[in-house]
Amino acid sequence: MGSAIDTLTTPLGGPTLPQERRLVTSIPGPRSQELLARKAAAVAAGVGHTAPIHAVAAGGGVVLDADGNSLIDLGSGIAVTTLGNAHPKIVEAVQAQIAQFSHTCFMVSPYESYVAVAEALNRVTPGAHVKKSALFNSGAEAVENAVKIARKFTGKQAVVAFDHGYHGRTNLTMALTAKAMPYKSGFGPFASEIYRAPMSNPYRDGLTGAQAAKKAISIIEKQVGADNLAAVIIEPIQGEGGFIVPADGFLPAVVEWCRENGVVFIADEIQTGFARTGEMFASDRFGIVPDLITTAKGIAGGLPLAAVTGRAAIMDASHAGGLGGTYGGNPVACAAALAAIEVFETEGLVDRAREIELLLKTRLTDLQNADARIGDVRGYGAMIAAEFVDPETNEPDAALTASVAKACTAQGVIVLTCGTYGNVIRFLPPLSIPDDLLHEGIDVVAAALAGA
Ligand code: PLZ
Repeated sequence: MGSAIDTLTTPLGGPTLPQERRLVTSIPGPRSQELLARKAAAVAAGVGHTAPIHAVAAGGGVVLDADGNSLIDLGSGIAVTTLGNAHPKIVEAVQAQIAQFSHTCFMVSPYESYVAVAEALNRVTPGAHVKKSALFNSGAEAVENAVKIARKFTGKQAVVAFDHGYHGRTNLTMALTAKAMPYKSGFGPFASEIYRAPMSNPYRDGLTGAQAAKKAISIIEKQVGADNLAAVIIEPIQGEGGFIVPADGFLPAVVEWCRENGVVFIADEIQTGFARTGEMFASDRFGIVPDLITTAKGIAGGLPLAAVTGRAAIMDASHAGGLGGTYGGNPVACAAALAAIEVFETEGLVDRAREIELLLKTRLTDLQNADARIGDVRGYGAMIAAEFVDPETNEPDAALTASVAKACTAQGVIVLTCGTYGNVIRFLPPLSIPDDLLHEGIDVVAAALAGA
């Protein structure tokens, strides 16, 4: 039996995959079912999955499965393949680098691509001040290091994170993450000296940005105290927590308070970074300049790479040898990141994200006007959410959300849910997706909602 990729008339991977939704079996098809059975037997039960398929290729706006189904990708592997899977420039850069060398360990024998990625990050991240960077493997590792760096610089220990915040699954980052299930439950005890402040959430709290900031700052001052506080960490637009966009003025007020009180302001832009929100970074949208910024996901076209970038004085406070890791800034990932950053800067991706925002918001707002179960449509760029509620009470409707998402997957559209209450469908398409596939994806969401 030939594999599904034999059925392709165009080369494997990249935007040359046929850009269509095509179901040739029910989802999951027989080959995917086989794999799911092997997964259940071999992979730890704690590692879940959204779409019950076995991916064999992906590019443009589709994921191809082992049964020959072509699914519309509205998730980008959780906001990672912003350029589209197997972007030709990433493929070329990775192939060239792996043939040259795959690893020396930057802490043993440094190499140029790591330095060049640091230079690029120092240049493209918000603010014209002198910056430095350090590279790591995953978002959680970048967050861990941002906290280490802020503690070392300030000589203080406490860290404030926000309601609905998500920062990872390692011990310290679980402590920073708000939601118990599935991220934290039973995995404690968690790292100490982590405190939580209320997030501006205009759809739910009805506060202006200034009012929400005043409330958060008052809690921080009373319950933690600026003298004890090393850092405040926040996602400028929250990702896993429900694509919560703070009211205007909230972030600038928090940044100003941090600056006045010797507290390092860390923007976690792991999900929002690299053109995702229609700006290179979401901080730019709110006019804030973070002291430190964490990046990962979209940075390297799908290869594992993450970074902390920030004010040189803060970044340089750690003693030599205090930061690092065996694989951090792996040369293959760095080659991919250099190619990716070049594509972001030269192929108009920020503009493409804005076009996607217009398309998605127009379609979803039309749906909302026709169906009161969509309580809110929000977000920027190719990071747009629909929040599902009980129209009578405005209470979150997680069951409806889950059933819409499941029906979409069954119809060949990969959608992700999020939100503290599990009642948000988030749209995170690759920027390489053609408009007609986006429309078709939303048609499928509309039909799923109508049938739910
Ligand atoms: N900070 C803002 O969005 C990762 C997590 C999915 P890692 N988000 C997707 C899941 O269920 O594990 C994320 C994020 C923000 C940090 C992280 C952590 O990044 O690369 O997953 O460690």
